[in-house]
Amino acid sequence: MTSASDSSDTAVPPPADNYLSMVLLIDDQVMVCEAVRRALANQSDLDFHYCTEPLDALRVAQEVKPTVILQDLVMPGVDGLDLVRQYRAQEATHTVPVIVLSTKDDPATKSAAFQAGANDYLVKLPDRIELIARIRYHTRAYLDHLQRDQAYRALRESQRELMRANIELERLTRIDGLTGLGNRRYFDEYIAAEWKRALRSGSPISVLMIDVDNFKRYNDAYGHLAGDEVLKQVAHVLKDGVIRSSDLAARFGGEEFVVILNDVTAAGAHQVAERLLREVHALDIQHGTERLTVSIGVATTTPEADGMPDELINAADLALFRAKAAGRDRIVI
Ligand code: GH3
Ligand code: MG
Ligand code: MG
Ligand code: MG
Repeated sequence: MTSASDSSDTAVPPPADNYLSMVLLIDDQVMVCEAVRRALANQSDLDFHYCTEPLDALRVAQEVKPTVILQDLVMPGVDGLDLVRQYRAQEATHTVPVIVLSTKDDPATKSAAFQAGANDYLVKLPDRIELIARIRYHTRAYLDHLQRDQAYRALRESQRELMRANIELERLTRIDGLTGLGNRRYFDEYIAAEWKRALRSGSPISVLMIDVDNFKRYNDAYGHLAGDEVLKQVAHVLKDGVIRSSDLAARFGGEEFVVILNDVTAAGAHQVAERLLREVHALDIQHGTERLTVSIGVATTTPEADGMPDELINAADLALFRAKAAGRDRIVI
């Protein structure tokens, strides 16, 4: 190191950018290591470690967390270029800059070093001022890269968060806030999709329209908040009562709910309606001198090409109207 030994106690002023270099030298010769140590001494921005056992290089590199690795090529039992390739293959040293430091000065060896993943090449022993300059340059490039990498990851994470929030918002536009059931919008989308599916498969669809009986009177007698609680309880019965994942319970509006049953015949739909009617009874909600009840209108159809889901909904609505007219607390098909 020509200018190294004579000027090693003089600090070369670091650039004003406050990058700290952690230098790790892997070289089997202690003499070389000590010479480089002297060359880098007194630099407030350089921290120096060396390792003369190439078999320990990867482990030491993981511990030291260098910002620059100085790598010898010719070492007993280990090819320096193999080590360079291994730094590149390992997570901890994947992008750490490697300066090859070798006595070899031929273009083929230099070319092979870059091909193996080295970032720079210096012939031993290099000029001290140049070595320091290159170490600083590579440290700055590496730390800038890490910062960009981190900024990039933070950006990606915030994008993912935004996407999650959007998905949640999108989900909430289909949920009824009071009962947690699907809302009218969700119901409309759902029945349109199921209608098409049933059209292809030729299977029947049943719709149950469920309306709380004399609910205006309930609100008047017990208050609107108590009325809200009733709607939640009825919604709970419907949610629990609709077991198959292809079926849907939704709030149609006000105190009116709707259930879609896929691939269920009129007889099957009637059974489900009876069970729901019983379970609302079982809630045992006092309404004046009686229990709170619901009325249910049921309609079933096998979709045809020229039909519309609206006709099925209207049929269920008409059945519900008949159930009300016939005295409430009952099912009409
Ligand atoms: P019927 O047996 O014929 O269905 O009589 P009803 O009183 O239940 O029917 P009507 O349509 O006259 O009244 C429905 C009532 O439902 C009136 C309305 O204030 C109440 N309602 C609608 N939505 C809500 C709600 O979100 N919370 C509460 N507490 N009440 C509601
Ligand atoms: Mg050597
Ligand atoms: Mg009602
Ligand atoms: Mg109503």
